[in-house]
Amino acid sequence: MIATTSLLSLVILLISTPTSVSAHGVVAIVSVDGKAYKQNLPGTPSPFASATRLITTVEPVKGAANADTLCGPTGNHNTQFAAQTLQVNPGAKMEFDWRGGDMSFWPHNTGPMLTYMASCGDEGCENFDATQARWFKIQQVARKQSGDRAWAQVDLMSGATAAVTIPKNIAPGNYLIRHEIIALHLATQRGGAEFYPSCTQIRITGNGSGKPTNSEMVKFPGAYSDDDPGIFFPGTFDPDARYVYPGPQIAAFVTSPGSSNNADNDSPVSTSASSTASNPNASPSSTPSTSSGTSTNSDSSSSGYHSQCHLKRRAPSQNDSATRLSARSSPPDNSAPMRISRIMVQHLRNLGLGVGVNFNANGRNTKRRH
Ligand SMILES: [Cu+2]
Repeated sequence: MIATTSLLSLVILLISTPTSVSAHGVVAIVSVDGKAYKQNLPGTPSPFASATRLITTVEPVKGAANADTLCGPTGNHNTQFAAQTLQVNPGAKMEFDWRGGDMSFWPHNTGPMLTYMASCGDEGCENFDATQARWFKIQQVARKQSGDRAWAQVDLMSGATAAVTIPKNIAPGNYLIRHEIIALHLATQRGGAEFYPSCTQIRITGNGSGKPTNSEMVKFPGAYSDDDPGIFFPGTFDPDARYVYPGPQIAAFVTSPGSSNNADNDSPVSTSASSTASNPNASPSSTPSTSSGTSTNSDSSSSGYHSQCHLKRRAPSQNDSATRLSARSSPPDNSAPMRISRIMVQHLRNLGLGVGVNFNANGRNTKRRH
């Protein structure tokens, strides 16, 4: 038994050579209805005009009370603005292309992704003090509801973007949109969760009237606690463990019957990277909608997975900056080792060794690098 385990460990080590030493990450590109806007990377000496507030490092934010849970490690949340504001139509699809610091694909595979918005007021977001923001939730996604029930985040590791549908009935105005990944690969211990928030300045057009109620709005920090079940989560590596999202429920107007947002026409997750990659124009496979019209903060039932989010393969386009970036610096397709390592990890789990084994989907041992 010991010999078998050692051999397995050795094999996994051999096939799990990290392709990137720059773990963690940043929103590299924001897209609005397919139009890509490149964002600045941390440490850029002369940032160009962009809409996502610049962070100083790709390192994760640790601790739910950390001031940097607001917009990431920006240095000074009162004054760290962005020069650009993106115009966004109600119902638009926004995509957040999270990358490792060296533009490799996103390195983490465990934990939810959540999206909040906050009004910047009539003056716009370009001088808006984010510490005054009152946030409401519009979207969240945890594990996929089919297949091996991997976390939806895992698709980012092979080049998917995190896609969010802006509420169709949202009131026009200036907003910060806060797309956040919480990496839970260390969250079996209190304080282990890694927060990756991002704040992007947008201006919503149209004549909608949807707004959150006062009780639906939260502050960051403040919305989360290190003891929240979705942040300190001993069941992180148990696919059957009920996941409870941190923060408030999705604002009621987002899922109200009149919003036409709750029909959930979007397929929640594109789980088959290879099939969509080979045919980018194919419709992603659709998961039956079980929209209940009510908001829930748990993914324990199929109806919990009804938010306006799905992951989408980046559509190749010759003049798309995302594609150029991808072609220049993305690691080669590692789908083969991913399949192997999943089998290996499953094998370990079958041996009763799964708990505490922190291999991520492509076989890297996340614990060793964080
Ligand atoms: Cu990381």
